[in-house]
Amino acid sequence: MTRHFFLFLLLLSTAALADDGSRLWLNYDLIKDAKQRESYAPFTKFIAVASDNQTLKIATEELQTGLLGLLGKKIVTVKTATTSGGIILNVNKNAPSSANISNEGYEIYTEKGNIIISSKSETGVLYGAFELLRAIQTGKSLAKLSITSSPKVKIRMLNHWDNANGTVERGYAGSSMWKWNELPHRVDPRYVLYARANASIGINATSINNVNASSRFLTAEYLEKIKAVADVLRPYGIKVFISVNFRSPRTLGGLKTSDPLDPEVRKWWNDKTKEIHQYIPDFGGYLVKANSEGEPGPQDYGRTHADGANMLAEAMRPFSGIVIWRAFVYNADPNGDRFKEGYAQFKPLDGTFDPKVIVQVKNGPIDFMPREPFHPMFGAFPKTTLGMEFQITQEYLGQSTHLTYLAPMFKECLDTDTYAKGQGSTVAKVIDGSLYNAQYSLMAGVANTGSDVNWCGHPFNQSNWYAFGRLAWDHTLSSEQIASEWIRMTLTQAKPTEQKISDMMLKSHPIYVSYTYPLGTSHMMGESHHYGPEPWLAKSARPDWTSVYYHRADSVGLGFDRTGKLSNALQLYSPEVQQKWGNPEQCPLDYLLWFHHVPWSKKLSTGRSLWDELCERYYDGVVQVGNLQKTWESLKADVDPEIFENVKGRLKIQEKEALWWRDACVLYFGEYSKMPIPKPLTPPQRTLNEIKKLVEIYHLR
Ligand code: GCV
Repeated sequence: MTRHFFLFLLLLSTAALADDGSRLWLNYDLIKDAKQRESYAPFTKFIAVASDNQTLKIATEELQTGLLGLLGKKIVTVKTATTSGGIILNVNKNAPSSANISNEGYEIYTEKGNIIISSKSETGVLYGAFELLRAIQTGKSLAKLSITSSPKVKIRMLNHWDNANGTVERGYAGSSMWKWNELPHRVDPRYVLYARANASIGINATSINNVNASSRFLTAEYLEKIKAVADVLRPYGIKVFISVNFRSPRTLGGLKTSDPLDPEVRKWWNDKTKEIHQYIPDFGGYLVKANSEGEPGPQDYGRTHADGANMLAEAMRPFSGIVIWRAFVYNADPNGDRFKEGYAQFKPLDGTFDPKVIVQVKNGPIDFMPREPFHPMFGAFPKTTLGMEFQITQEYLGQSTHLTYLAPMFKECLDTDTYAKGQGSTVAKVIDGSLYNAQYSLMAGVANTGSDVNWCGHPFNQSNWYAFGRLAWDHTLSSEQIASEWIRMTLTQAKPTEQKISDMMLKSHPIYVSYTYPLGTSHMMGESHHYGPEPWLAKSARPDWTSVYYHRADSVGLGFDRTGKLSNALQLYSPEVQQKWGNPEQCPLDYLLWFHHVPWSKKLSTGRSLWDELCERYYDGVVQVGNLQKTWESLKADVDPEIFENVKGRLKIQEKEALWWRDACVLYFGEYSKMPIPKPLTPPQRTLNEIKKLVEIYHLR
């Protein structure tokens, strides 16, 4: 039995059995419609590939595996095409530079009856091969294929918050996928699927360890392990980065200090960087969380973030790698406003960073809240390369029990206008480097992968990994298109079913926001585990880790006044943005309480008082979860039974937890508004004390 035929039987048998989700969106199940399969036959007689380059070999094998599964057809390979009807992989390194096609970009077109996938690089051809497979997986015609595609952002990166001991900070899909105890001697075959999945959506970089970093990752023992991972990922076009602990010169090197201006410290980093390159010649670079949440950094020695970042950039100078320095910093000031911290610390440094440094900024100024205004640093740093940090793992967005499709949230941020250089200066244009002509550009996403068989916990969480990659490649894609692709590749190609699932996905983020953080509230989750509601949290190790710091509920109203009357964080934005959000009468309701302390009885644009609108949204969110359940139930016969049951169970939990959020928040805020739950809504069937007990359980030892 040939290898391919065996693989085909395996694919058929797994397709016939239940789908455990382990194949992600690369499931390559046989297309059910025979006519559709036939329509691809004229273009899939052979694959022509002239070179035996490893990346091209991978592209060829991916096409063979994919087409075997999708079409049930074994495709032969040839060195050169002598007839028509095949797929030709073509690397043209000398192709003239064109504004439209970058090195990683590709073209797919038909010529003399063949499909040509052409790029200046092998990786570009691999991306093109995945695009061709996606066209077939999503049911497109190949007859007049004409695709030209280049990534808009240069570094498209996953940030793993995985620890050396196998745990994952904010991971909700089991333990770490990296088996540090096994590496380098055993290389888990899952790393190859990880690489394929990432390459299929254009992700080309990964930082493999937590930004709360252990120095252990810089020891020779771990560098050997990381090298083994880098060797697997390299032919898929993926570079490895390491998150570093700023104190490493002391902890590993035995130096007396880690002061970035100390010559011995600089030498230590220079030597360490050289050593890393002996293991990983194309090392991507360092990712650094410094002077944030207790992590060490240059400020420990009276130095600035730029001093720290530039020291590492200097160490990286002989190499192609870069330094990614995070802007997620905030001081514990009970009278301050965390919203302004990153901006305040970094603004004086604009223009002082080495060109090899990218400052990585979270999408919003607080911390990956379900809806945040864009970070005021975007558009305000013309002389610094800023990268985007999204969170794919759903720390504050339902972890792995709530269906929350994040593409609309990512896009809401990317599409917002900063007005930094006049109208149209969107966040996306800051990030892709086009607004300030940046040499580098970066979009990073905190990964949601883990040891769970389906990688991401909730089956729908896979769509957020997928959406992140697709948007990092092209932020102009619509949430609808990305959802449609993912559904067709993962769940079904049947149009009516696809539409129902797409509808669920597109509604899911607004629904989640409704029953957790309506009207621009934020940061009211359970202390430290960040699970469930705890709006009453008033004491913590730091004032800005409580809930009351953020919602500011009192007898007058609700919300954080960020106008000139109090924190004036609004002033960090351009005048046009200030105008949009600064007036409570005009501020969009979704952002209202981010910027204004609004009286409970104030009438909003909906015609309801703040209190009534708040209740309305909490209650409606719960009703909408019920609707998600009903829609899913109606799809029982149309989706894979294992996935159906898995999602059904999680929707049940989501319903319970949505009710928990609703009751906790309306009962708690009701103590301040002193207003009744508006009719015809039924008041919660439990007391606030009963709800508080639910949270206490999570703090018991
Ligand atoms: C990696 C939040 C999370 C932390 C995380 C931090 C960060 O505070 O709760 O777990 O630490 O963000 O982004 O550094």
